[in-house]
Amino acid sequence: MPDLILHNYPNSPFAEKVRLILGYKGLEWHSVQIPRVMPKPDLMPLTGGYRRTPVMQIGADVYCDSACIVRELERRYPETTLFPDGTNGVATMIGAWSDRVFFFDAVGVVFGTLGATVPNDLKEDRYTFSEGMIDIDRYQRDQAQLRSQLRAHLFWLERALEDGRLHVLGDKPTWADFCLYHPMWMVQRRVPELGAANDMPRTLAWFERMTAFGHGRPVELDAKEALRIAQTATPAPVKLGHPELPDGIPAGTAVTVAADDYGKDPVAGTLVAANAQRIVIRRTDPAVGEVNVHFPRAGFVLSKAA
Ligand SMILES: N[C@@H](CCC(=O)N[C@@H](CS)C(=O)NCC(=O)O)C(=O)O
Repeated sequence: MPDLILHNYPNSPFAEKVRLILGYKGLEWHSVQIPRVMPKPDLMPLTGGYRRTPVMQIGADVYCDSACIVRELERRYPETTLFPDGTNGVATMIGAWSDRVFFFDAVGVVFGTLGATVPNDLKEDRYTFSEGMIDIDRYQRDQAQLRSQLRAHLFWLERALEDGRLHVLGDKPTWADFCLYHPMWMVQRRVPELGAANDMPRTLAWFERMTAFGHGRPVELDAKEALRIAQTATPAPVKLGHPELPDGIPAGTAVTVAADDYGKDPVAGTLVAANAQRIVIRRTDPAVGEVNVHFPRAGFVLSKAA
């Protein structure tokens, strides 16, 4: 029985990034279906308030954000690496650009094109969740400009592949490819009629190569069973390299952790460890007992609890 549990839903691009990485690494995993809008009653006991998708669970350890998830997958399953040939730093930088810029090109084009057909619950949830940034009415008004931006950025991808390499940083895929894949997947899947990359043959061929990695071997798991698994497990010992506590907050302090861009719901707990790349807090919930919740350091705010 696989011990990797991914809390996700089919249309989530960030979840698709992780599903494709699970495929690339050839892993067996459990898939728990979560709602795409709040409330998420079976996810909150695990995360303590973090609501974004996806979340990975391994026993009583909960990993928030695809950047943290992938670092943990890479640590546990390094064989088919996402960082071959010294690409770690550059792949991570491209990934960060793609997740925050290229992804929102895709969001604007997809939601603006779907416009009135977007269900009201989703429209309202995303508006609140993003503090007004994901605004479908604005996306409709600005659609021409948003499509131009998407095309400008897609051409960068076409250009990156122009010497005939199979992937963005060489012939092997890296983390960068997976981060570039999911926004394009969103566009191709939700608004295929746009043909957004139809005149970019290298990009289309790369997209097909990436798609072919598939999703590995997912096995559906009931959300309540995932809670029970956490309840019967104990958090794994934490050993961070370079435990420099960059915020100067000692382990054992009551803290909150929140995303710094959108979906900023704070998660409260006790600091277990932090370094320049990761924050780990311990929290307790009647439904799951004690869990360690892991966040990436970049893109998150760590504060002493008020
Ligand atoms: N930086 C986060 C971004 C995750 C994200 O924006 N996920 C979207 C779905 S693809 C989301 O959370 N939407 C609201 C929700 O699912 O509740 C990550 O890398 O995981």
